[in-house]
Amino acid sequence: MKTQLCMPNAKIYFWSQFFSPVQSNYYLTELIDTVAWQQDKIKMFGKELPLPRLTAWYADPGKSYRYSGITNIPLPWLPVLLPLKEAVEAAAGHTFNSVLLNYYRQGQDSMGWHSDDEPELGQNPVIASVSFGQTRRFDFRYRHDKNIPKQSIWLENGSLLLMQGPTQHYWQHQVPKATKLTQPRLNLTFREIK
Ligand SMILES: O=C(O)CCC(=O)C(=O)O
Ligand SMILES: [Mn+2]
Repeated sequence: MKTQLCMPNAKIYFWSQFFSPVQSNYYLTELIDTVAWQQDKIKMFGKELPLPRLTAWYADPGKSYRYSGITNIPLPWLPVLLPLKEAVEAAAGHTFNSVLLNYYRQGQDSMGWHSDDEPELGQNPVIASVSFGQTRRFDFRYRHDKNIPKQSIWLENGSLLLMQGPTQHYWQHQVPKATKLTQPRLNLTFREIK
């Protein structure tokens, strides 16, 4: 079922069971096994630290993506990603030319506060985010006014979150650590690199 999140200066839709549990469990194991996962490092306080998750970037030829000082050179599309891309494109009414995959191996893995606002995503990017595996909390905070309350949603197995319009200008998001959780989660964010 499709719902819209009620947040100012945002256009966000959510489908809780966009993929069935059977499909989702299949994609979880298939993608963990076949994606070319890499462990990136970021420079912080003069030190090189491993990113607290594994990542991979699949995209049309020439569509590189740079964030946090890391340049992602595209890998050619894996066949298993194409039906996912098509299903998400039909729901979003938008075509994508790339996907960033994040592999949260357990609850220690996370992603800090950020917006998806890199220049190569264009002015008001449409970002379609698919989750498989362990349910994790996903938080939003307003960038310019601390009085606007934080919002959280639970991204469960098979869910689809669509962020578009001005969302990235006004809101940041994160996937906080959840140290008690031991099960893996995959997230796929389909994007259009201009
Ligand atoms: O894992 C998630 O749900 C979020 C991923 C994300 O925000 C990103 O890749 O930019
Ligand atoms: Mn993001």
